[in-house]
Amino acid sequence: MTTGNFLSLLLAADLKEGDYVGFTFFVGFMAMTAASVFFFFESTRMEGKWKTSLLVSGLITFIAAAHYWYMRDYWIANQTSPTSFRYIDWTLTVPLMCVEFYLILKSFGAKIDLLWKMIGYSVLMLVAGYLGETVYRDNSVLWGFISTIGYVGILYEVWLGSAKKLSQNSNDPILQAAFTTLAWFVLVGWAIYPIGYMAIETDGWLRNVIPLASLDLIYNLGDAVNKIGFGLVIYSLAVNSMEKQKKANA
Ligand SMILES: *C/C=C(C)/C=C/C=C(C)/C=C/C1=C(C)CCCC1(C)C
Repeated sequence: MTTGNFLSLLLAADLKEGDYVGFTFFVGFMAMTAASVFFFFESTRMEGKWKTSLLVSGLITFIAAAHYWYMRDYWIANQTSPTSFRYIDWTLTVPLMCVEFYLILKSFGAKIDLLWKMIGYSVLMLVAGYLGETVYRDNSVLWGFISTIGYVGILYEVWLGSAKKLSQNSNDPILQAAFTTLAWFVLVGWAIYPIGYMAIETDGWLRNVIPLASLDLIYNLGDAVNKIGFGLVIYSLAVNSMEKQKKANA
């Protein structure tokens, strides 16, 4: 790469006017970077276990920022979906979101099995989704269905299963409120992704409704909401819990 090339990359000068999708990759990169700086700095003033939770929030947005950097580049060069980058990003960040659930429930009795179960569901969801978007695009509905089994597994854990029960039994209204918000993220925020996936041109159910070109717009929007928003819920949970602890000690 020449210096000029590098500079234009840095300044996003090669982003063409009217390239809205490319623009959302750029904004996504900036937003994820800003969020990472925030979470990393804030983690230094947290106490005890909350340091780790904030660090994980920062890692999620930081990993996404790094991928957005490359995805933006890829999009500008090819004007096609950076599917592999996308799925590498998700395969790293979705399990970290499961780690967040585990960390906030740990002091209320969460066992490591819960974490592995949720990570297992995530891997099933993402591997099947990747195959449906790439190798077996003609059968995207079938692979989307298999992927949905993993998604439903995660939904079950946070809405009805052991994660939900641990939250219910915690007797901690601050944790319960945050847990419920996070569960809504998984139900509504995450549902954005299968909707985008249905735009796949071969056999996607919504292919005549959602143009394929919106797939990346939808995924980029979903990522911003789910990664930054999710991290902010963890952040306010940490701040509120620490304040409560201080009051109790006073
Ligand atoms: C930060 C990234 C996140 C939270 C990504 C979440 C991705 C999903 C919930 C993807 C789900 C999919 C299905 C349920 C079926 C179709 C294929 C996927 C992978 C798009």
